[in-house]
Amino acid sequence: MNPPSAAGLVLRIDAKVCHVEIDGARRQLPLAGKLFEEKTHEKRPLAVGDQVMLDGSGQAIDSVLPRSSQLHRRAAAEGEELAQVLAANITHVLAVASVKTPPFQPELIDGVLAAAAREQIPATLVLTKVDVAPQLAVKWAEVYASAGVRVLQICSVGEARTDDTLAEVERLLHQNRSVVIGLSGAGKSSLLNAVVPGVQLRTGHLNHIQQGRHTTTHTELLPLPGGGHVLDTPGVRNFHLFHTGSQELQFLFPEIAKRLPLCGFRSCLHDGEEDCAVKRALAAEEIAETRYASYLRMLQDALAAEQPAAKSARGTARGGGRRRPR
Ligand SMILES: Nc1nc2c(ncn2[C@@H]2O[C@H](COP(=O)(O)OP(=O)(O)OP(=O)(O)O)[C@@H](O)[C@H]2O)c(=O)[nH]1
Ligand SMILES: [Mg+2]
Ligand SMILES: [Zn+2]
Repeated sequence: MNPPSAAGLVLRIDAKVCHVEIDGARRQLPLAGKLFEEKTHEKRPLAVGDQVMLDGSGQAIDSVLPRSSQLHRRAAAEGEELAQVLAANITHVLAVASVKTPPFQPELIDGVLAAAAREQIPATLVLTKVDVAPQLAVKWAEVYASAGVRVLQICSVGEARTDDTLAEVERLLHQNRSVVIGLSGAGKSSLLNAVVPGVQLRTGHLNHIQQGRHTTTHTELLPLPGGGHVLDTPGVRNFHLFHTGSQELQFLFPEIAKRLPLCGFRSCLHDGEEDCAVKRALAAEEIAETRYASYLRMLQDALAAEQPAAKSARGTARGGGRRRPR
């Protein structure tokens, strides 16, 4: 039997085949059956951005190499037990959100930022369509800057294009393997069209998007002329963290983590305990209400999952989550 062949890079996953770059050429290959047999907490056996090995014949994907990072969420339609890996082996997350049409959704963005923080992947919030509502853009930029998040305000199309911040996105893209993630219609593909020379991604009409139709339907990894890679993804409607402990959450919100040492109780979860520095900062408007609300929602979720009844219902499946010791 031949030895396993060289590693390939997963560019896109269709229903039956996977698009893989091997030695600079794009090939479409099926997945070997054994990939589906392994018991795992992941919805699919591989993700865009994975490095894979082919079988001895060189005609099918046989195994997936360990990842350096991944952006994953609780799989929306599959209940609590499965994770959906949206992007593998990435070094940067661009959380893209329009300030208007569709409206900014703090819960979604806070989920993406927390998931990136959990994996220790640097993230940037890209506020799009600032031409439509400049004041809203300023408001959200302030909320996230005060939370310690890097924010760029962007207009990707027409006369009002923001050349300086688009240049900043371009710079980030060239230095990283980035994933672009956000609501459908947020302007992810438009952003890439504006900054990646030669790429012509399909972009949507808002009336289609309002009917629930995504324009981008597959995650696609694009190699960039001048270095770097970027993954354009279909819109996500929600972003719930996968198996994150109640004590871990506070470390995923920099503005909360910073105040922990000032809370009266070491075990403070900032949900009504006495002498809580987070609550004081909230009252003083130093922490944004929307950020705190996102934290509380995640906390309720985590606490519910930690109830003994929920734990035993899950049996052993829970052990598969990637956790980092603190
Ligand atoms: N005014 C304005 N419109 C924008 C801007 N960016 C994108 N749009 C418009 O918003 C609509 C949706 O843009 P897309 O780039 O397709 O959005 P998407 O996030 O890729 O959507 P999905 O592929 O469905 O996830 C298009 O009609 C764009 O022309 C912007 O900065 N300003
Ligand atoms: Mg798109
Ligand atoms: Zn506290």
